[in-house]
Amino acid sequence: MAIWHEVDKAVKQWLKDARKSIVESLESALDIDTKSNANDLVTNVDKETEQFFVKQIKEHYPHHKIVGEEGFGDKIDDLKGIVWIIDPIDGTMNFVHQKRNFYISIGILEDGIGRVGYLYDVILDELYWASKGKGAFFNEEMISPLEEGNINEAIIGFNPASIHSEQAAQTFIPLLKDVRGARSYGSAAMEFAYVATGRLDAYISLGLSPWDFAGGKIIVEELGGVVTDLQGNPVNMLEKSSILAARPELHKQLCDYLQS
Ligand code: 2AM
Ligand code: CA
Ligand code: CA
Ligand code: CA
Repeated sequence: MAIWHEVDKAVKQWLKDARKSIVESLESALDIDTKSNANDLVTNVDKETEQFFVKQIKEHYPHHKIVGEEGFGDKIDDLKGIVWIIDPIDGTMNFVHQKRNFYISIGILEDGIGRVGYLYDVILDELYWASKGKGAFFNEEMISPLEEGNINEAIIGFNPASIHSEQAAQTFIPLLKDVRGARSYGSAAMEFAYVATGRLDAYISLGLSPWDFAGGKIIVEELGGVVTDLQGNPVNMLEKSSILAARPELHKQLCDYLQS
């Protein structure tokens, strides 16, 4: 449909505009706050970037709804119509401490179905994106569909902070020994982008929010990857969820492993 072509052009322009402001903002002091705990950071740039996208979307698409991490969007309780799910800075800790390895993540749904997704590495100016049924791309280059994988040869994205209880240790430590390797990048969007391009074979995370996975899910699924919660159930786009995103077959193996 023509609308997605037009939306795609607009999003790509807004990402470039946002990049310019974010890169400039790195030259002056950031205004840093904490949210749910001392390590859960938010800055003026997270808020300003979300406000920029909300302003643009409201101006160009007044009937679309928006869910944004920093709360400048709409309060919604269903997915009817067109809904933009936005994380203005994914990997805020990386943004603050490393000034790199942070992404803008956008997923756009129509009546609950993911239509287009964008994961933008702001510093590298690299865009991973997909349009449902039309393929997934790294900048202008089409990404090949994901091939099957298996646990013993897999590199998985995993945050060690997830091992917060004896029960979690019993679940995840054997898995971390059985896979070929594990990596923790500190940005869910980056880990989804790495699964999409095969740099990671799977990504496991506990307690993510829709803005952490909306864009990435659309891209990984377009490539034949599978995205569910850790029990293998479909993810609800309005609620927090654990996430298991992986190549086909490897996803099944990981699900069986985590259930056994
Ligand atoms: P954020 O940077 O947008 O907050 C690693 O921390 C990943 O988990 C990031 O994608 C981060 O997104 C996300 N995340 C979700 N909830 C978080 C929390 N309470 N504290 C820190 N990161 C969180
Ligand atoms: Ca956050
Ligand atoms: Ca996030
Ligand atoms: Ca964020």
